[in-house]
Amino acid sequence: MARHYPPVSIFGVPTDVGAGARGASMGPEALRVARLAEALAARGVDVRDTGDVAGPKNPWLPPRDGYRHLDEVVAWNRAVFDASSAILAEGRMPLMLGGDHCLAVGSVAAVADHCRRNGKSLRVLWLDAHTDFNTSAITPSGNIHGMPVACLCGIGPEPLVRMGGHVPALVPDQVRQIGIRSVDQDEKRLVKEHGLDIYDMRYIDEVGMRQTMQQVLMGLDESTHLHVSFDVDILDPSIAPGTGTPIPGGVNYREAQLIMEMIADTGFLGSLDVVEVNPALDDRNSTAELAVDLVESLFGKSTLMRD
Ligand code: HAR
Ligand code: MN
Ligand code: MN
Ligand code: MN
Repeated sequence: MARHYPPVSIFGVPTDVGAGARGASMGPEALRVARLAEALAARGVDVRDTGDVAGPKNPWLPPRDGYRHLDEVVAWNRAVFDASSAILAEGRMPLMLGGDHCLAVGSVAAVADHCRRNGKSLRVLWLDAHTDFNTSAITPSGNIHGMPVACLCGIGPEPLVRMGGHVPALVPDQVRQIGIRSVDQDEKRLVKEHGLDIYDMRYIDEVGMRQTMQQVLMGLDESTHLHVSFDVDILDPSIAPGTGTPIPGGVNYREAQLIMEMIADTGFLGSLDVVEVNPALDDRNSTAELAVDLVESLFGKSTLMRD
């Protein structure tokens, strides 16, 4: 294969502490059963599975002051931040297996910190049905997996907002959101106010995935570190049923492949989250298997004509 990929270190984060449905805690094992590391190794990637990070159990309590399990979410994210930072410091690419999407506070904060220290410009591609821009004041659920983008942009509880030291970890200008089709009423107002760059399903329907991704990937250069935060609920539930908050009308198999292929073509992939795989809701591990297939494409599997 023509493209050389940086060495990858996988780590699992077995918790559903930020979610409303139980079961995403089994995501790391499902992705291992679907042979994620083996698939990357077969593509010639230098890949290591460093095992799982540890954290508190899910107390499964109702929200307090607009948050469910804030202390536990903070503890898990500290573990994620430390694991990601250590991998980046070794010059390797962190591949986080969630777990629910609240964990992207830690993974993205680590990458933002790494980019600041190394003069890289960070761009975050948020592949999701949801904008994940809620706050304690407007959340309909208190589930913190609906809040990580807001936290990273400096809006949220102190310990999450300060996770990587620099506040905010990100500015909205560094984020592109793709596949969006479920935004809560007050959350809509907030994402508009903060000017998030959102490529929703309506936009994808109207202009097509190719032109969407050309927009998303505009303005990258050699200094760019691309972080992909892949919430599997971006996919249509008909092909990815194993997730806690499925929303109809998601991206289909070919659209998902094209997203990954066009990211792969840039050569700037620097870090990756695969989150919200919920084996308790899945159909014979098909969602984890599809996620592995798509990650292979992120590492150039389907790139035939451009090598
Ligand atoms: N917006 C809803 C809430 O805040 C649902 C959020 C669901 N989030 C995820 N991650 N599955 O994208 O409760
Ligand atoms: Mn999400
Ligand atoms: Mn989602
Ligand atoms: Mn801009």
